[in-house]
Amino acid sequence: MTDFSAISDSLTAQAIELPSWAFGNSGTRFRVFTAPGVPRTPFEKISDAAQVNKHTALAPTVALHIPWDKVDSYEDLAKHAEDEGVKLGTINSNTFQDEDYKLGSVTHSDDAIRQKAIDHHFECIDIMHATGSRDLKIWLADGTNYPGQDDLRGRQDRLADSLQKIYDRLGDEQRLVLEYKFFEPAFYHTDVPDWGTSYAQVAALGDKAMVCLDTGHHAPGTNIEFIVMQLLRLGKLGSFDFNSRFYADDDLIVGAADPFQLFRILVEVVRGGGYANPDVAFMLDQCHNIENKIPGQIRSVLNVQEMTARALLVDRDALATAQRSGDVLAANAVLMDAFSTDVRPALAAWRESRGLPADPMTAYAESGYFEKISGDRVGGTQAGWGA
Ligand code: PSV
Ligand code: MN
Repeated sequence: MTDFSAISDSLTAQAIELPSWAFGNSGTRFRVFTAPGVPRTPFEKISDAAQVNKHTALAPTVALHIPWDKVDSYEDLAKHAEDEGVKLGTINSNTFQDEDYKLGSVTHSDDAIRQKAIDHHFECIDIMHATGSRDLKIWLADGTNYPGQDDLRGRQDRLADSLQKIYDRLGDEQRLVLEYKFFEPAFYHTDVPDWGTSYAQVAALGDKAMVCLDTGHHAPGTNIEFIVMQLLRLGKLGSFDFNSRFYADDDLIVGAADPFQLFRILVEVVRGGGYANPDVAFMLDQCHNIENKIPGQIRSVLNVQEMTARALLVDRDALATAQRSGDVLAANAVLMDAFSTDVRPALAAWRESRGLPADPMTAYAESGYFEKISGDRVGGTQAGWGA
């Protein structure tokens, strides 16, 4: 197997973007639990996100969701981020919480509502100019609940037309990433249900449009690493939304439900040239309903780092030899050797050699930050998913 020293430099290249909404309260339709110290403003969310980077050096950017993270001055927010040692990243549009979008947003049959949804994306692009963000991430809740409710083909045509208008507004250095999801909140059909639809739509737009793969947005049993391979092969894997799921779109800590799946995904990322490649953005899209949010995010980026290290440890030559000779068990053993390697001690040493805490979870717990925000952030309205 490859020696850890051979991968130690490549690990330095890892960057995982954090979602601002991970730091707000969240829950299920049954209950949203609150917690002490939860941010009241986008500024406080950025401060919390910066803690993750401070202890891990893995999370240099923070994604914003509009309108959840609307502020009077994005320049001020960007400056605040910089003061805290991070930068603002992807801008997520939101066309799923407005009454007008009940029957669709960019696919709506009413031109006025469709234009409103397009205008929202124009606003997001303006914000991207102010924040210096590269990516506009679009996830659409559009779909129908009943057969016959709307014309499937017409919706797809309107989607293409709306995306073209949004795409044409992008600056030279900006990109659009289109996320897919096979269900929810619509249940009969979803307008962007799968990677193929997202691919078809972004391929028609041009080079600055890519697919976003959210690991939680697939049917049980889907071979996600195959999709990763295919999108990398086609040059259209723009970004990941990492999270874990047991049942549906659970948004749990990445690597928690199925670390082996995360490993397999990262093996294909490395194989396809998607690692340490600026074209393929690593992001988390998670919520922490019952655990504390900052340590939840620290655990998440450490999980990604751990599985990345294991994926980098795969002995590619031995694998190729075994595959060429048709030695099924030997090929499988090469992968399993890497997956079974406990890289935690080596990663702790790697961190220490870079002036980072060997154990970021303990370092955060002992830093006093949680006690400080719990004492300071009294009054006001805590941020939450959807607000
Ligand atoms: C939709 O389920 C999604 O994955 C999209 O990325 C949204 O922007 C995000 O969740 C909101 O939490
Ligand atoms: Mn997502």
